[in-house]
Amino acid sequence: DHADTAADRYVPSMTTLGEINVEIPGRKPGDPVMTDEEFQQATTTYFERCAGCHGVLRKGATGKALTPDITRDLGFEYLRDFITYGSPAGMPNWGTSGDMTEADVDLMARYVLLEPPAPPEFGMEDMRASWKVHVEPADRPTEKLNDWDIDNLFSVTLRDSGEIALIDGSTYEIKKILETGYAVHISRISASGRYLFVIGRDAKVNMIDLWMEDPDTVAEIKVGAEARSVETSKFEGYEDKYAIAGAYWPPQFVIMDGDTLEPLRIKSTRGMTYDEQTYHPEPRVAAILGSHYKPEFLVNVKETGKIMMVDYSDIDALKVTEINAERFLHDGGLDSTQRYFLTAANARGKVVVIDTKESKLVAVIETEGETPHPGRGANIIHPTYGPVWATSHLGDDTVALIGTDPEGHPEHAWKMVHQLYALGGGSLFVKTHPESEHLYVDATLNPDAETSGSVAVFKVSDLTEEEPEYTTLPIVEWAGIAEGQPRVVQGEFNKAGNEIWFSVWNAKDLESAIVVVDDKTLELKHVIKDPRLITPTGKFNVYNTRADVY
Ligand code: DHE
Repeated sequence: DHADTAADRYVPSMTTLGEINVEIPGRKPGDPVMTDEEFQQATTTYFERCAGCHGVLRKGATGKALTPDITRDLGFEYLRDFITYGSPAGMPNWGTSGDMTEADVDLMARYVLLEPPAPPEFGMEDMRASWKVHVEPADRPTEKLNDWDIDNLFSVTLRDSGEIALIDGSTYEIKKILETGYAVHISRISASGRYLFVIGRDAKVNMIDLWMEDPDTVAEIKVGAEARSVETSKFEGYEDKYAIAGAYWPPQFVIMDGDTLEPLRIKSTRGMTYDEQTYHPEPRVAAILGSHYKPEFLVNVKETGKIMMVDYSDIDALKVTEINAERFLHDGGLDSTQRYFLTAANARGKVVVIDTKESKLVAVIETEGETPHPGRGANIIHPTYGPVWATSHLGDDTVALIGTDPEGHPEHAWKMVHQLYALGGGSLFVKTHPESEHLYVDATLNPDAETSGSVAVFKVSDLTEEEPEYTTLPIVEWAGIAEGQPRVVQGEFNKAGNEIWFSVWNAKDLESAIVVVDDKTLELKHVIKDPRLITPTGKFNVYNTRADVY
């Protein structure tokens, strides 16, 4: 019954994308022949599967540029084989994995030889048309009406069912499953801890009131066609006042009312690249962070390589400080003092450091690994170098530790002080907690099943060694899942910081799980299994997320 409703919901979002009516641009001699229907179908597939890395206009970012000048040089056969078999640098093996049929691959190889169509814009009128307030602020509770321990609640993305699960952090009980946009990317929490915001890949934002007797969505809006980030105002005096969402398409962000999601101010991110200063039509919004030092949002603009410091103290006279950083900004998080924002320019192999107090660039650091991918990163006290922030890499097994204490350890600040070697390439996230003595590193996208099913754990006190050993936790084995090739992704601590949860992410029609590890003993503590846990990926502990504890 549940699966049916999930499937029903999945269809409309597909149809919406499919309905993007694109004109077939003028054909050139030698163009592959493609019917209108094929072109529409390929456009939808491209949008869903390829645009995330290559960009809607195919200008390239995490993935290579695929404009016709390049694809025509490569030729149909090359493209077909590349799509079929993938590459160690991160291109999925769409054909051999079974995700695409031979006919699909053939279609996509022909499609990328053609000029990319631009999907429509999405402005205020579209946003307002999609905006719904289900419960007006005046009709909401004035105090928490349920007995949930909301500070230790986990918001878990159920990627392919277009839902989130709210799971109690002590009893592991699934308190509620909520319908959301498709493939929610992240959850963020308002400064008060009351409102939970999630954003789907289809750019739908849900605002959930955790104070209601039965927590539910109180407002929703669509902010574009494709998106990854949402955040709320955290500076003193502005708690819960605004929410912000960034879109991949169209390239823009919108500031919304923090009680209702009413769209107030849309800002396009189109403009010049920071270095060559040439126009880029699709600079997508990656991570967004609410400053604790100023009434500002930090907005990573991927393709132009700029960090926009958006002052929300007067949104009718919006002040945006554009900091030149590095191209292909992606994800990142704060250091342990919460003053410095460290964020990866992933396709450039660098980490950019911003001082959120001074609104200034502090450093751009080479991580000496391929494609740094920190999530929000992990802050530990290194026995030799003092406070450091960690990132793992998508392209190799290295973990870079960067000094973050310019006062106490100036000689190590903003330098890569130590390089660790973990399980292998394909790592997406690192994690720790101030109460923990461990640094956890996943290897989610590693092609080897045993590796992608395990997690490496470094003991912080062992970091006195140049090449410290790590312990391998066989998370998938612990989950006891027999079918499929599930991958382990994104550790997240509970509020107390004594246990860490990992998603065991299997195919949509197979069993998935969440594995809970005791942080002190590194032993299995609990496995959460439930037929409703369909493709769990990101997990966000309410307290740790709101207070930026990681
Ligand atoms: Fe993510 C964070 C973009 C693929 C799970 N991901 C982010 C952020 C961005 C981003 C910009 C930072 C948001 C912020 O902090 O405001 N992710 C992208 C992509 O463009 C990419 C590479 C390709 C795509 O088509 O989406 C991509 N991401 C994935 C996945 O395949 C993952 C593993 C599973 C999924 O659910 O889709 C995935 N991304 C996550 C998670 C976070 C994230 C769990 C938050 C980490 C955190 O701890 O904050």
